[in-house]
Amino acid sequence: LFTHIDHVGIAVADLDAAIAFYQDVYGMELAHRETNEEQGVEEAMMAVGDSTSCIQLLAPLSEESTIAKFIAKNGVGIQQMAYRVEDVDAVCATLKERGVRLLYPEPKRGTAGSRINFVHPKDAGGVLVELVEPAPAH
Ligand code: CMX
Repeated sequence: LFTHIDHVGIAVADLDAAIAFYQDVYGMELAHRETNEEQGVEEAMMAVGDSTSCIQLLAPLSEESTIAKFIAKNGVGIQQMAYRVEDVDAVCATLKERGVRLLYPEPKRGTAGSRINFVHPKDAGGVLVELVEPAPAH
């Protein structure tokens, strides 16, 4: 079903400070940065070498943000595990057949124009799993 680990998402309070930490301490490069209003986040993708996998730093845009809620309950730290897929609609259909809840009836817009959905953590051993179909390369 899954082709790669796309990213591991980490909830942070201060995005600029977190980017600086990953650059200065781990030598990672900032691959991409954007604001996703619908998801309530400002995010930065930090490249893990040449692996094509990233660490996604997620800062809340408001107190109502999923990430603000997560930090209030758990503190900062790992919030999600994201797998890359070729066809998110097909993978969602298969996972539904296998008995897990998807959060959205249809995929939403994720990082850099990707199409995303999530498996509910309560159906997946306490892990929020994101499915990422990257935007087609131009
Ligand atoms: N990982 C594991 N468990 C989680 C979790 C997470 N990230 N977030 C919530 N939970 C658990 C809670 O601990 C809680 O468990 P208990 O009932 O045992 O206490 C349960 O799920 C319900 O949690 P909640 O705090 O009431 O949170 P909500 O139900 O309001 O929201 C969820 C949970 C998964 C539906 C919500 O976080 C969500 O919609 N996530 C998907 C979107 C998202 O994460 N967007 C930000 C990132 C954007 C991006 O990646 O681009």
